[in-house]
Amino acid sequence: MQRVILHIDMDYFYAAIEEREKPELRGKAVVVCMLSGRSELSGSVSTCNYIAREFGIRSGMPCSRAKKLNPEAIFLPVRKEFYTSVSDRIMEILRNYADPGENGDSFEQTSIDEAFLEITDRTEGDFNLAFELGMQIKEEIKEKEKLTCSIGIGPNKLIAKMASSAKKPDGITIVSSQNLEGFLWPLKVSKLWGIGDVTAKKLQEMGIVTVKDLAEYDVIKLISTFGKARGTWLKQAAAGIDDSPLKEREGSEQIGRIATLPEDTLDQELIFPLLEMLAGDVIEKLNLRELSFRVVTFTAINSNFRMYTRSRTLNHTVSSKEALLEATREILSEFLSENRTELRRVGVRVGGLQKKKGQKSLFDY
Ligand code: DCP
Ligand code: CA
Ligand code: CA
Repeated sequence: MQRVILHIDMDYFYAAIEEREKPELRGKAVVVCMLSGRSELSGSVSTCNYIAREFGIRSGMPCSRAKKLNPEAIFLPVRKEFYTSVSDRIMEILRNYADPGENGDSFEQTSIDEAFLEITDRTEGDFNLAFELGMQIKEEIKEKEKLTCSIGIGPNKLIAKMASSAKKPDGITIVSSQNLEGFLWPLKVSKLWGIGDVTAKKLQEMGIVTVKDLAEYDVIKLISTFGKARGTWLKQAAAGIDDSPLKEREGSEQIGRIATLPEDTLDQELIFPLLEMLAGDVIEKLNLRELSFRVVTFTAINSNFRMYTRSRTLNHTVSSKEALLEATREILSEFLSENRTELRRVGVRVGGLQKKKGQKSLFDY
């Protein structure tokens, strides 16, 4: 199946949160500053909204310089903890859209406002479905957090990451294998994710300006300049090739399975046996790694390809198949009592994972 990766990056994140919290900022240039505390405006710009960017204000520049560029701009101090709590909620929303993680990690948060989602299983390799999913993510974040984001969808992390910055703010860009070269090749090499200023400068000296130039350049020459690993990587990246896996943050891993029902249905007696089988697989994986779980999540995709998730946090950490089935059955019946559209795919996953404790000895009782 064609791999499908989604990358999401929030738009002018810190400044957008400030705008949301203070409606009186709407329509004004907003600059969020990391103040050093030495004197007023002695720090550097964390970020600013798009109005401020029209004045040439950028992340990293001294706040005093920003003030000169636009004296009317509103300057606010960074509230990192607050932004982190917003970020945590967004990441929870996003995780629900990633694959259940059958073939390894499927969710990777890479910064406070960015994440990769593996959605190969969810979309069955279909880029049109991936687009729908991307739109649904935008909708949910806008509804729940009143914030916009930009999304890129591609056959790997490299392309997804580059696609998400192609249209900003509030954009969505799909790059499949078919239109990969059309997207990638006209770009300047400095735009290739992973190429910094130093490499870009060296490449330019070699007469390599666009990604296409790089893709067509002799790999042996690249290796002699940049070394084997880096040279080979450059050549592959220019061709849009990237096999790197997603990496879950430590402690937030989840394990799950999703599968397609034999027919679209709302009948619990048809749906539950499939979930039972999937739960069995999940338990097997947990046993193998001696893990127990605390959170159970049921996911469903209906015949209109809309996705739903319902989670339940248990009172204790458990590891038995019975406990998983009981929770799954409860969530399923609750979900079916309020949902009217037939289901096409269902899945179950567990989180809150912990190493199983050793068997208690008789003396502990
Ligand atoms: N940030 C920072 N200092 C920097 C760059 C960024 O403190 N030099 C913080 C503030 C940003 C957040 O990280 O809001 C995310 O960084 P991004 O590079 O994604 O920039 P924005 O989200 O602000 O804007 P964009 O809409 O371009 O993504
Ligand atoms: Ca951003
Ligand atoms: Ca970012």
